[in-house]
Amino acid sequence: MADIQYLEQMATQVRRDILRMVHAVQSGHPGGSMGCAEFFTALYFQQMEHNTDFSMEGKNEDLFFLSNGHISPVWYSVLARSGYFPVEELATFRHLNCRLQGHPTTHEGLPGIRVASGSLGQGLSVALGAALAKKMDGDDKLVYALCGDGELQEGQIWEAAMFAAHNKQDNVILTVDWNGQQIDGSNDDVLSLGNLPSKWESFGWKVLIGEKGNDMAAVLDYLAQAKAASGQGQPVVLLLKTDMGHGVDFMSGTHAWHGKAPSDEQLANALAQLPEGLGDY
Ligand SMILES: Cc1ncc(C[n+]2csc(CCOP(=O)(O)OP(=O)(O)O)c2C)c(N)n1
Ligand SMILES: [Mg+2]
Repeated sequence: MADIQYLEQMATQVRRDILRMVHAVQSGHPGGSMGCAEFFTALYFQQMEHNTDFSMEGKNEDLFFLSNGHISPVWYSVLARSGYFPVEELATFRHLNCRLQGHPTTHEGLPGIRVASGSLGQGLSVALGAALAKKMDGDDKLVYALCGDGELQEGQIWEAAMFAAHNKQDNVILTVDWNGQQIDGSNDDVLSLGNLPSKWESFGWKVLIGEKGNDMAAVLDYLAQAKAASGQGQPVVLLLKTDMGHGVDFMSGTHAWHGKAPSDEQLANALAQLPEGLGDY
């Protein structure tokens, strides 16, 4: 079991990476990335049984699919810091012809990425396909996926939700980044999600609610609960309440930083709020 203080330090360092990556090229998506720093850190440093010696097939290891591909900065940071590729490569984020494209792709061969994502709504379906393949192969490891809450407005999500329950895909753990925000405003202003737990329940999923998605100890506990709920004939969804832009006072709790880069002054202000514990790239 990883030390919780180390994981918290890691999440802070990941936030520094996100901000520095997006600032350097003046483009990218810091808000959702910052809100999911605890989730990704807990997933890759504690929860998943995964192999940083990357293979596309990922047999006999847990897999992760990022459906809301725009939050690539948090994923790239955690992939690098958990050993998939050199941390220095984060400095190439969004450069032409680099492996760290704005939205993840497989073409460039970045270790850890198994499907292109960013066109919202598709990643859950991909994860379900991989999970079916695991069952057919007699591979008892799990498939994790993350969707945004605004992303749930895509119809394909609900086709996938039906499919997973029908096929009793109990080796799937979906997390929803329930930050209440999306590109242009709050979910409630743009297109309300209604009663989200009831919706997933009525689609036949086992529903867990994580109220404290930016509390490392709580996130570790939610993920452990989700794993314990797998293997019981139902797919599992963790509705994880997070704070978009978490960790920096002027970025927190708003959609304003969904896809906006900080200025030089804003970066300095933000980094002053996030101590460099583990070393910048
Ligand atoms: C199919 C599709 N439609 C629209 C977009 C543009 N888009 C990118 S992110 C986003 C908002 C998604 O909201 P959410 O999933 O809540 O992400 P958050 O803003 O919380 O990071 C939209 C509409 C897209 N990437 N794909
Ligand atoms: Mg959102």
